Amino acid sequence: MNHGSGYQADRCAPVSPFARIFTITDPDVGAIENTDNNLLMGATALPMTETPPVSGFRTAFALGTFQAADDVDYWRFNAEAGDRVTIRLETANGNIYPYVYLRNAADSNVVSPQTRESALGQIQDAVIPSPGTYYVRVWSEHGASPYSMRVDQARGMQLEVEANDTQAAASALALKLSGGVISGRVGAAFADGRFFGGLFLDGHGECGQHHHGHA
Ligand SMILES: [Ca+2]
Ligand SMILES: [Ca+2]
Repeated sequence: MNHGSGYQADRCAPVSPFARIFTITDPDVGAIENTDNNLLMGATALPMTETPPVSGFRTAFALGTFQAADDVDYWRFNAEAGDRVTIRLETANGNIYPYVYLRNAADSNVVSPQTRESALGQIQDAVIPSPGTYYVRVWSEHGASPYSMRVDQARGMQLEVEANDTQAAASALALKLSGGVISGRVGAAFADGRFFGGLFLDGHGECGQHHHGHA
């Protein structure tokens, strides 16, 4: 068979269809967005995991993509009244200025975007007003980018508030004195590029003599 270009198709050896098999797995304590999450009802569940167990500190990691400008993604988690929540979203690309909202089951804002930087959107230390399912709504009108997001949820403890990288900017510990014991509990996180690790501290002292904690 002559295609007019001197190309002799019938002399080509048969070839197998090209195939590439790959697997996507969730990161530890993480989730990848579903593909139909533009509205509250399609929100991807955040796998909030209490770590350490029975600590009251829950955290989840999520991976998503702003497919294009104005792609909206909803994520959801359950919370109790008084829980404190910090949400940090980092985009792979710059000049995205992502919006991060905390919304309730009626799809109303509980917290409006606080920090919007080129590759960062953040809400810190938000207080949950009543028990229920809460939603993180994220988007940007500035373009496409993969993003990673960490959600920390603290119950019965305080959360650090960035920026607290210097002594002068230290988060104030809410210490309690009870029966001669001073104690405080705080949830915090180390940011390391696009990935994060939750951190939980629990310390107490007796008359200032003993201190211990674990992370
Ligand atoms: Ca998306
Ligand atoms: Ca979406």
